[in-house]
Amino acid sequence: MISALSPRTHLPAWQVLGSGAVGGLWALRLAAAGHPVTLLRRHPATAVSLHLEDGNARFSHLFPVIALADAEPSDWLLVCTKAGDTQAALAPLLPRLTAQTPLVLLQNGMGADTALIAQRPDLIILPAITTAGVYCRDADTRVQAGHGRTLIGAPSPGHHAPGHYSLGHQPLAHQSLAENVAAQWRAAGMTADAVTDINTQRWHKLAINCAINPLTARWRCRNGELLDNADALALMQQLCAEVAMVMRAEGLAATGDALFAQARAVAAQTAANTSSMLADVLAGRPTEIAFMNGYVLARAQHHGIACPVNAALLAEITALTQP
Ligand code: KPL
Repeated sequence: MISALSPRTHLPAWQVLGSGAVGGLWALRLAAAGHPVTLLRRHPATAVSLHLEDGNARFSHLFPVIALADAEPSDWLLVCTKAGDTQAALAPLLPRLTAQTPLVLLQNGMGADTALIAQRPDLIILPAITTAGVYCRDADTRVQAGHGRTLIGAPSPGHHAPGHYSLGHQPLAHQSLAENVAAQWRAAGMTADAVTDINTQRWHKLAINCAINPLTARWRCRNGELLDNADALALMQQLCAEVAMVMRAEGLAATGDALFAQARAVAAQTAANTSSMLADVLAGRPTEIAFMNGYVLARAQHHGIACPVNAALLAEITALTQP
């Protein structure tokens, strides 16, 4: 049994946008710890009951739901939508958001924050990444298969990706907000840490996603099967070499060999997984490739670097789910 604490009004309130696998898990964990949690949805809806299974432990919670167009910002906003949906999903709430409500973006890929930052440089945006293993058993049930590790941090000032975080002279204040979030999440049972190099950490996760996800979609195989496929491994190695070049141009230490070793290790650790990209392809949903290999390509073009293997896979996988 995951002990359900009764809502404690002194705990910060969270609004969660995107209550799929990861968003649902976070909403449930925070609610179980006693935080007031509201789900934000595009359309008005009655309350939603979600269930969490973690081994033999069970927790259920009835969440209030507010339509984005009617929502007033709360203490914290957690955004777990697919990267490509971020902009449209946030649009109805954006005019009412202020720096009083930090946004935590817990999403796959990179680049979804770019347009947001350009539009609202005054907002506080804290990127986070997670390796928590969670899946939806059905529309209402989230199963936590592995706790993984979650990292959050303030992006460094002068972060040179397109779109700039508006840390101004406040990077320490933003980092302490990240520490505050990590502490709340740890208290809610997550393995979470605030880090000072979130940009590097995001790039490393991105590199792994670029090296595994499109290949599983191309061969329609589980992550581990890539390791027995010589053609897939050859492509994986080339993808890693290209991503490492772009990372170095971004000022990060990376080698193709090290990324390739990490990608193979993650494919082995997650051997039985259907990658998120293959799951999207199988369901006929748009994939997040534009925010993975597509983001790498955009940065490569900015630096004048050729990445033909990433470009070819971007075109191939994009075509798979085009109407
Ligand atoms: O993050 C993943 C994903 O599927 O998006 C990996 C690491 C490939 C695990 O499945």
